[in-house]
Amino acid sequence: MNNKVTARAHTNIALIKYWGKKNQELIIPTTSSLSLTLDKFFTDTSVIFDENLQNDELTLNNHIITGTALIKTSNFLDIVRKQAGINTPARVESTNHVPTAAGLASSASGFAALAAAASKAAGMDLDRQALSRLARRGSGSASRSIFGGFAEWIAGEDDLTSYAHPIQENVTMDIQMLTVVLDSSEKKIGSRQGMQHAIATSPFYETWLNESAKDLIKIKDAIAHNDLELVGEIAENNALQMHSLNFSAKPGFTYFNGETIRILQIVQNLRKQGILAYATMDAGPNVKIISQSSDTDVICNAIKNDFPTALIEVAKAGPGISYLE
Ligand code: 2P0
Repeated sequence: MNNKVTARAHTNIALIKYWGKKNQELIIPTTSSLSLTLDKFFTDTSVIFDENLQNDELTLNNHIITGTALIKTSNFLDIVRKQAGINTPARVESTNHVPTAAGLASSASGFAALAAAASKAAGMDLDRQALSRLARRGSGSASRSIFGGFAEWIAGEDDLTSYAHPIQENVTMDIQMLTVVLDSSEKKIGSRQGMQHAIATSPFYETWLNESAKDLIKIKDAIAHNDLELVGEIAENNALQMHSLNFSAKPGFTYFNGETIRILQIVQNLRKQGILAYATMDAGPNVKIISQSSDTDVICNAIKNDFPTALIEVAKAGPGISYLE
């Protein structure tokens, strides 16, 4: 206690998506999911529990934060305090190393870094499975950011059995994600709200549960065989199925915009030319292109041809949680 602890967590992109909860309070998902942790985007978070504070305090990128973000952080710290048997307020300082317009969700790296820093600052020494369970309570996708490379979040049934584990931390295939940012505006429908609406109203939800389970088995086999093409094929189809749940909800909605569809067409055209390129999309309009390093220029040129102002970042497999001095 009274020690400031700093942790770093990298963001992850799901290849087999998480889209729905069977327990909203504990964040127990309806399906298992699988992601790639990225090297380029991460969050550094410092936590100190301090008896002199009246309330929890939060700064993000050196700005004092109040309102919803502080409440979410405080609620999460309550879980940590309960586990550690303390009730001391904390000061949290977080820096997001995700380019402001990257269009990548920071809740995965944010809550993974907060779980690691806060639990240690509170005097606990959690193993990575326990850290993953704790991070999950902040945001489901954060459970996977405890691990590097390919990680699977096992859906489980309750708090004890729902956690991520590494599938392959030192990635052996030449996989990269080109993150194409065209639109950096706030998403109108949060993922928490969007996924519950899909569960409640999409007639295809049962089908999604079955197909997702099959995709997960197939992609783990493809990873074990270093089959990047098959990984991409399964991931793109899984992402399109997830987004079909939103289109088919009542009322239907989508995170896509016109540019999302155009990038999807460019990716399909690249494949017709024999280039290995597959797309995945999350709760926003921006597209991540799964590809190999030798094709970076040809893919970037194809995108820039249509979208000269597109911001494209090249991300490779990244590491799991670490503590900084
Ligand atoms: C995923 N996404 O597997 C999916 C695919 C977005 C699309 O996890 O409600 O911020 O905090 O558990 O983790 C985004 O949802 O949601 C997400 P909560 P989270 O990466």
